[in-house]
Amino acid sequence: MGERVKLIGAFASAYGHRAEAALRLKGVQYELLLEDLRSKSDLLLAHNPVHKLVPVLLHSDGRSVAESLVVVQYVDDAFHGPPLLPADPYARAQARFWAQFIDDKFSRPFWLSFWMEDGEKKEAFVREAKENLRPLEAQLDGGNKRFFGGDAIGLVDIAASGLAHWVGVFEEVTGVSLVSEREFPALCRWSQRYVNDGAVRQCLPSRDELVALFTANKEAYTLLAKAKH
Ligand SMILES: N[C@@H](CCC(=O)N[C@@H](CS)C(=O)NCC(=O)O)C(=O)O
Repeated sequence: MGERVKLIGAFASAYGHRAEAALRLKGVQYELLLEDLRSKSDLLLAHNPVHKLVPVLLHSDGRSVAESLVVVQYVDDAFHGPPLLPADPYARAQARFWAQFIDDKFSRPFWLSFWMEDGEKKEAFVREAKENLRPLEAQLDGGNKRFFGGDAIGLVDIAASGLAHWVGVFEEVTGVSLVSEREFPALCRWSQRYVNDGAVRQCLPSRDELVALFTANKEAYTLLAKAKH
């Protein structure tokens, strides 16, 4: 059976990048279908009727896989190529733990640190975001580990890719600093390694385009953050 792989993603989506990075790192050929998230396609709605979110991986005869971390693990299982998870069951469990930690702990405090109006509430989110970064910084063992996965990029690195590329963009657009060299030296070095990886580089949206997009939408995000708090 010839394998046809398509990925439904969206420009600027850090979650979409996770799925694409996994495909690139495994050396899988795929076609990228970019969604306009303001007007979702029937294809997306048919293949992710539960969440209606990107990314969704379409593999061969109508099989679809949604949720970025599930997609990364599926890609690792379904295709030959460099492993994204370790073979040892305990090490696999550890990698899944940290990937889950990133999903659970990063999204909300980071988003609100960047987009809330200045004040005590925003400062509390900045503190929370930095507290959540500390255990991740420790995982890099004082910078002795090249990647969370060891010598090569793996599940946790891919899960944390938003930190490597998107957070710097948000810092530039909003003027809020979360991941400074002084406080998180190992994470800063890891970010550079991640974004400069040959396979990853091919599927990272351009930094300038991200800055332009998020600058244009700054007011909308600020209003959204205000409405939610
Ligand atoms: N937990 C999901 C989150 C995916 C997600 O939030 N995707 C965003 C794009 S970055 C989306 O599809 N947004 C459309 C919407 O919110 O309607 C995953 O890991 O795949």
